[in-house]
Amino acid sequence: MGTEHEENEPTKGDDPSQQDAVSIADVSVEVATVDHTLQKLRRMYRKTRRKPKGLQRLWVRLLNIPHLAVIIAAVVFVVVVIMWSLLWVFIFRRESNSGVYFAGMFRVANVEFIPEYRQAESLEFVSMANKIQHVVSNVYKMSSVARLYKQAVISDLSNNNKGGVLVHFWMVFVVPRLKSTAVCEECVGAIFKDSVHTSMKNRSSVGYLLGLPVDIDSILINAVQRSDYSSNGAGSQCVDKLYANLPGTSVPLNVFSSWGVTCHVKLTAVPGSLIRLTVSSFLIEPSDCVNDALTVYDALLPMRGRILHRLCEPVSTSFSLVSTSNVMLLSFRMTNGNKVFRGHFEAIAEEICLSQIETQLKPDISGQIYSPFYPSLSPPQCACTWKFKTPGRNLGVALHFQNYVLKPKNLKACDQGWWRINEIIFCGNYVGHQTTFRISDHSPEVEFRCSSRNSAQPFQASYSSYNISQPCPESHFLCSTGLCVEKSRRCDGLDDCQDESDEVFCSRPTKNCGGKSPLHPLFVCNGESDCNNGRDEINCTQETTCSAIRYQCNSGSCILKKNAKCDGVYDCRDRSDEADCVCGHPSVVKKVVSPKGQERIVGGDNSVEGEWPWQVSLHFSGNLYCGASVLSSDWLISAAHCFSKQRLSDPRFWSAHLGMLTQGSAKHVAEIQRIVVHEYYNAYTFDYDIALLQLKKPWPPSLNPLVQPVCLPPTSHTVTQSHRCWVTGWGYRSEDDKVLPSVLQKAEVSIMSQTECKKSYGPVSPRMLCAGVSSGERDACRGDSGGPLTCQAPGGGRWFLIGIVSWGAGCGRPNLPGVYTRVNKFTSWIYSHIS
Ligand code: 4AZ
Repeated sequence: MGTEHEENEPTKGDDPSQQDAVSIADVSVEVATVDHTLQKLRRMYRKTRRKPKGLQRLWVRLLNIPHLAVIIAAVVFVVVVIMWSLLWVFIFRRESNSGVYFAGMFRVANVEFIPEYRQAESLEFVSMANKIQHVVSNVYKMSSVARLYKQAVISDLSNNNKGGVLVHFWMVFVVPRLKSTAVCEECVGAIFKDSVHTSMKNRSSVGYLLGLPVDIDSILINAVQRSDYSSNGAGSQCVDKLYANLPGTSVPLNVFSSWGVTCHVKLTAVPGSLIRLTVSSFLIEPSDCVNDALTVYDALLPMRGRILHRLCEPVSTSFSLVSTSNVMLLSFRMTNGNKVFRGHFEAIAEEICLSQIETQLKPDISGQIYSPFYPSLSPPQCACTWKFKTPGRNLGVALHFQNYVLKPKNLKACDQGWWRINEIIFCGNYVGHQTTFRISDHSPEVEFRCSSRNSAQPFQASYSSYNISQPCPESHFLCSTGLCVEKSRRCDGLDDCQDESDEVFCSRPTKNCGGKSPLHPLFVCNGESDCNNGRDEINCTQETTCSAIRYQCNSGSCILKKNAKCDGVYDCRDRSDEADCVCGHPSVVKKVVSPKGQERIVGGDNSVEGEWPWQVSLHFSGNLYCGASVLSSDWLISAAHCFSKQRLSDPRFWSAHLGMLTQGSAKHVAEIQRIVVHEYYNAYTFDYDIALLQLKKPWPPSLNPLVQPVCLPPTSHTVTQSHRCWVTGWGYRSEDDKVLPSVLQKAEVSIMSQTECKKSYGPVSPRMLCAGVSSGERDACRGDSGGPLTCQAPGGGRWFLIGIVSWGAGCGRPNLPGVYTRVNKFTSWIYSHIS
């Protein structure tokens, strides 16, 4: 660590007899009965020595052979019994007790903070800490867990924005393993709160414990690991304390480490202020929090309920976050190698976020509103109120968000922002697209409150007036996302509204090849001759305005041709459409025709070697769990739901089998360095079901062509009737199959329209696509998840990753197709991570 070191020595236990003998870190050692056993042995020995007379005679008799055998057997027996007893005493009894550790905090009201409390060695600190320890011990020694309670240690006394002194403390219980639930986190917290509660007077939140005024609302007790205590508590070599004593002045905070350490930096700011921590850079190895991590706490001890932010990836662009009070703890875990943290912190004033806003008459953007402390991440608690006024009673207020949506609150709690707009409650949610929220009132009051458990992404919204009776201009259509899109964009096969509300109730587009009116955009430059006169495929490479339907060259200019990427023709002036095209081109493979009756899963067939060189078998703890596809020499792509639970998100349990046809015969097995799950993945709806996996080491180029990346479709990519699409994987061959196939299976499926997909499943998000056959006989199944749905352009072009196996109702059921993640919705998200 490169920060200044100032050791923080907590006070010893409150029981004087224990003060020197027991440190919390040692309590799981149980030695009580060893002396007892030895005394017994000594007594036995003395008894045998008290019979000297018959001893010689006895000795002679013993030398008699049959007796000797009996005696030897008896001695062996006794030795075994003694050994067993000792084993029991030293190992089993010792193991059956363990220390259960807690970190806690509460506010002592009506006590004045004095600067000496910052020094754990000062008489003032020791005296106050002893008093508080005594109170805490008294609470637990009078409780149902008195026999298990061991000790409390006061670690910090700090000044507090609400007045009084904020106390942070450790607590330990020694619990027989079988009874470990007796000191659950809730129970330990409830015991303390109950004691305060029973001593509360009037309607205040302060109760008196042996005369100590404790604020019940400030009590928080969290279970912690023994290692948290040993690295942060008594005797730790790596705890620093830094102070921001003046508001606004920035205190540098730089940490360097070249060997594995766990270090803690405690930040305290002047009372009445908050702390803003700025992370300028953090150079660590990305490992999904397994090796290197920085955890920022909204407290001075590592309390789970007070995590503000976790950083497990290297940071090169600066960002900041804000605490909810004047303390903060930075916990660094850094493995061997040069690790560097650069940043600073400062004391900032609590934001009074209340403003009156007058919008303009014109429907143009009038201004912006921001989340509190923007552009810093929002703290878990904050509030803002905006009082709008428009120039006329017929004008409402429109809020335009970049990546945030407001929805009426349902039974679930809001965890990404709580909003009250004219007394109606809404929940905010981060999404991957723009939305507009309209308030049909000329003077609405909009209240926002932070409601996430940890620091949350900031938001920004622009506001404008709008005509309540006609929200969109005449030539525009109102989407359910609140956006206004040109009427000509309705039913153009493109999700302009971001929720496809412009693409419902659409009749099949007519080709209109002969007429003068413009062709339906679906047919324009899609690479297929839809009109005999060729009208749909002319001037496709001329530069035009950009939209999601048009291919964008690296220069930024756009062309009409939708599938320009890697089609073997230079379409962009800068030729960028044919750059990075070592993908989606399997080596020539022998065509193997399956004998009749040998068709595999859900209409699948055995693949042949090298047919799907991007196919990956992902193994969790050694067993096939999901599929994936190769994107580059060190990145794979898969489904988020494969990694959504605790252990599944740990890259150490995963391995990627590349260049494999038959299970067990991979050309290369790669370890995973980190897993990036899409930040908007929703485990209930499977929306944004996409994840990226970075390999520890790139696969060797010599594996090409048996291992090869698949091509990533540009956003404009369209799949037409003449594309051929296949789903591949080692998943089950039918819904109730018990055995997985060993040979990679493939099944040809058709991409269905979103309208057809919704007929089967009701609402499906624009980030999903359905594929299958109406009979259901060809489909993906369990075990195929995360694997590829690839399509090849007509004429033997390259293969593009169009979908990722995501979900479906059963497998192979009629009219219930497989649902896939629509990959071209994520092209820029993917590039933002892998390039
Ligand atoms: C699954 O559980 C799964 N028939 C994958 C695909 C489908 C159904 C289930 C589609 O991984």
